[in-house]
Amino acid sequence: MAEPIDVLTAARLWPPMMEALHGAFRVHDRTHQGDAAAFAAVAPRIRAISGSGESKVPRELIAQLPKLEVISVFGVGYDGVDVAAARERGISVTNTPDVLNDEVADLAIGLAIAVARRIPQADRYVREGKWPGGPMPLARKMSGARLGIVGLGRIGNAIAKRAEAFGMTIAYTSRNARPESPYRYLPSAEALAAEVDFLVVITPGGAGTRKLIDAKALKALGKDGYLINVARGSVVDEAALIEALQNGTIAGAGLDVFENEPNVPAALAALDNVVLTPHVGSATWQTRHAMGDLAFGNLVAHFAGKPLLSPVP
Ligand code: 8YV
Repeated sequence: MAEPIDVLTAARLWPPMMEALHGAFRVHDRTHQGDAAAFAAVAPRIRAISGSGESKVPRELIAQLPKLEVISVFGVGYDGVDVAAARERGISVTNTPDVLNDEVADLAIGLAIAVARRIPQADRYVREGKWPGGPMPLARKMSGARLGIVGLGRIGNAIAKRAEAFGMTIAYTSRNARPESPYRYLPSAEALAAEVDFLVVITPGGAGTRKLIDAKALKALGKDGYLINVARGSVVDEAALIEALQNGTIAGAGLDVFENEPNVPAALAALDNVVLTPHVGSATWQTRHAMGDLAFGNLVAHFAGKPLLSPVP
């Protein structure tokens, strides 16, 4: 019988994904995160890492795994993986693009409507028996408003498509203008923020976008503007955001991602002009199954000597 293939997980993975891994490989569940002796014993045999979009796979970890061949990310974002370090060793990196575009775009629009129309607050208003005392204060219309997209990639375009149906005017910023796009390009997040009512962040995380949305961009968004973040917490200066929300520098925010997940600053949670969700952009049965198939399929393809299904660019 062939020697089993040793796989290290770099996140608490979704149970069906774990089940699939256990069925095909010898799985070492986050052994590197606590049990130094156990990790030292298995590290020389590890040939694959299975992680999530939030997983950290730094150069130091890669260096400890002499037989590592492939890193499969269950997620589209792979900012936690040191791809350069992997490339130097000829280690492949895969992610799960496309299958979650609809889901994340749905949540972005959902958060925008939720924060503008104050849906969570309205729900509480009913539950707390306040309705008989009078109507809720009026909210803000989203249809027809101006939308700015920070990062016009696959998900950014899916958000734009939905926004078109809401009659929104769409502009974007990204590293480079996309001449093929029908939407208006602005050269920076700050310039874009100044022109829109809703600023949606859907750009990859990592060093290149760290705190791209800073105090200046928030000031440009202005007192009637809303920030929606479905990308990575690292893209927004969270301290500046809290201050902007507290001072009325911006009108509100819908946030699915945070700087130090799963910890959300108490100051943010205390605010009434925010809607908070716990990084659930891709979290439906349908999409997680599709992501699992792709993430697992990449490992299977690699060890069968077949082309990877979705290597990172
Ligand atoms: C996570 C995500 O990967 O795709 C991404 O980049 O952020 C998410 O889909 C998912 O939460 C699994 O941890």
